[in-house]
Amino acid sequence: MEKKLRLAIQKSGRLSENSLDLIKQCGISYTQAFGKLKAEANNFPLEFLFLRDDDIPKYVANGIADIGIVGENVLLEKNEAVEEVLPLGFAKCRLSIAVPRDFSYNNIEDLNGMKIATSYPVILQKYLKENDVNAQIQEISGSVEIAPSIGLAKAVCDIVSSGSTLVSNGLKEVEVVFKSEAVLIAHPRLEEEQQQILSQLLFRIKAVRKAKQNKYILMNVPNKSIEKVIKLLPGMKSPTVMPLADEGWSSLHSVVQEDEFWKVIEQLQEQGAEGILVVPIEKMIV
Ligand code: PRT
Ligand code: ZN
Repeated sequence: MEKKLRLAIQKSGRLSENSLDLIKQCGISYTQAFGKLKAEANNFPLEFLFLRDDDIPKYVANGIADIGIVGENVLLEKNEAVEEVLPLGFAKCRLSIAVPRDFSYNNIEDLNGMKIATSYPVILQKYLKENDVNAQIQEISGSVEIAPSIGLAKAVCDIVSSGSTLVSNGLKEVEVVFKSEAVLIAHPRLEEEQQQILSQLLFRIKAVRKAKQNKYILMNVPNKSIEKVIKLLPGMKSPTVMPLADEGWSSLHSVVQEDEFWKVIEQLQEQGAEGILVVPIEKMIV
């Protein structure tokens, strides 16, 4: 039987949709039966296991799954023997310490003697030790943000993304402990065949990720400015330049990183560039 790679994905939660979207963008299709724990890809040697995110590092470490997608926060907390293969750029958040809004906080020393509620005791313990803070950790599994208001702890250490949960619970963020995003992890000793499937999958994921970070850009440029515009937009190798029917003008095509584009737009206009179009790229192989 043909070897397959088993990918562990969060069953339902903040990582699920993005994880499955990434797989789809890699051109991999599958049929997911509702409520089922397993699924199989139709056109790639990949199987899916749908799990709670907290269990993913363990399943990948013990080889029930070969690879998995999980938040770095969970990975660090669980401390299992797995390899971190590739950051995936979604589910970005931070693990932060927050205190009641009216607490006058000056610096990390103010945490000494405090009781801090968290679902991340391992990461918090390490952080407190590194910063020479002597605080007590109160481990709780959910609704950490309400701990101060019910008197369970003075401070919290929890995941923050927009910050609105903290604000609506009368808390303010005072220290960032750790920044996290979703990552692809792998069992440390994959068989040769599985390693090959993983390489194929990584090739596709990287092409999708690269495409997202870049845009295809087209514009009309007066011929006298072409050299300067090329310097602003080096592209993959070098930009394509084609003459327009209008004499003295050319159409210039290139690839630009999205954040770079906003930096150079004014300089392009100063060079007389017109009709600038910026379009998404679906896949990018360099
Ligand atoms: O059921 P299962 O155990 O699989 O899921 P879960 O409930 O443990 O995790 P889930 O789905 O909530 O989150 C999965 C992963 O998404 C986390 O481990 C993080 O890596 C990442 N992530 C990104 C977040 C957030 N953003 C986030 N905002 N995880 C949780 N939150 C929560 C946070 O705990 C707090 O309650 O959202 C609230 C804060 O959000 P803001 O926007 O108000 O700051
Ligand atoms: Zn969880």
